Amino acid sequence: MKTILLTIIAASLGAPAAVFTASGALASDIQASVDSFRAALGANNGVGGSFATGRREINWDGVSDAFSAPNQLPGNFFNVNSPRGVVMSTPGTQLQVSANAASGTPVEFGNLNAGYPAHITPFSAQRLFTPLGSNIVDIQFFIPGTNTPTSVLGFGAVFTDVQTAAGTLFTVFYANGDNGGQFAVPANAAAGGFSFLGLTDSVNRYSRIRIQSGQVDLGSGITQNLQANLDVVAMDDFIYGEPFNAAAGVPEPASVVLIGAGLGCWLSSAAANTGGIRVPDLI
Ligand SMILES: [Ca+2]
Ligand SMILES: [Ca+2]
Repeated sequence: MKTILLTIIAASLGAPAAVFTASGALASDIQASVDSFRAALGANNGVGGSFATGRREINWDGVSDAFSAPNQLPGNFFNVNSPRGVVMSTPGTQLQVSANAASGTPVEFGNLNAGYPAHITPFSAQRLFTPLGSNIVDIQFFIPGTNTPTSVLGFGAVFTDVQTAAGTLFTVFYANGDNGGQFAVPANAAAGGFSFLGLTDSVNRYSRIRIQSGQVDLGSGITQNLQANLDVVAMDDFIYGEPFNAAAGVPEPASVVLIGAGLGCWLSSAAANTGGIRVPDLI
C-alpha cells in the first residue's frame, strides 16, 4: 500500500512551507512525491558552479570504489571531490557508501552484515549511504566548492526499510541557527520498502539537517529487531535546494576557495555541539 501526502502550510516561523511525504513497498510508490519535490526546488544544477536558483542531488551511484564500502566516504566529498555544497559528519565513527556488485564487495551493506540486503533496497541503483557507529548524520550547506556556509530552500531524502513510525527523523536548523523541530519520515511495513520526506521553507531556510536514520546504527552483529525498537534503515537519494545566500549573492569565480584539510577539524567541533534536540514536533 502506498501513501502520498503533500501538505501546504502557510510560511511562518516554526512551520515549513511544504512537507512532501510518501511511502510504499515499491520505488514507484514514492516516485510522484520525489518528482513533485524536485519540481518545487527547480532545475538540477549538477556538479560545481554556483547558482541563485534550482537544486542539487546526490544519489551516491557515481562514487568510486575507493570511497565506497568497505572504505569510508570523506565527509567533504560532495564539496571537494564532487562540489555540490554539502558537508556531512557523524557523531559515530565514519560515513560509508555501499558497494557496487562489480567491486566484489557485498552490495547493500552486506559487507557489514550478511542479513542487510534482505532489508535494504536501492531507490537509485546500486549505491546507498549510512553513517557507522551511530544512526545520526549531520548535513551542512556551503556555497559549492567553498568554505562559505549558507542555507537551502529545502531538503529531502529517500530511505529504505523504514518500518517504525517516528523511528527515522529529520531535525531541521534554520539559517539563523534556530532549531526548527523534528519531522518523521513515514514508515512502511514492507521489508525493503521505500520512504521519502522532503521539506521546503523559503522564509527560514535550512542551514543544517540532522538525520536519524532508523533506530540503530548499521554494523557487524547489529541485527534488526522491530519488537525491541531496533529498526535498520539506509539512505539513498538526497535532493536539496541550491546552497545559496541571497544576501551575499553568487560568488565570483576568483573568490571561490577550495576547502582545505582544516574543515574536518571545524566540523568535528560543530558536530560535538549539536546536542539538545528539543521535544519533537512530529507530523
Ligand atoms: Ca543510489
Ligand atoms: Ca527496517
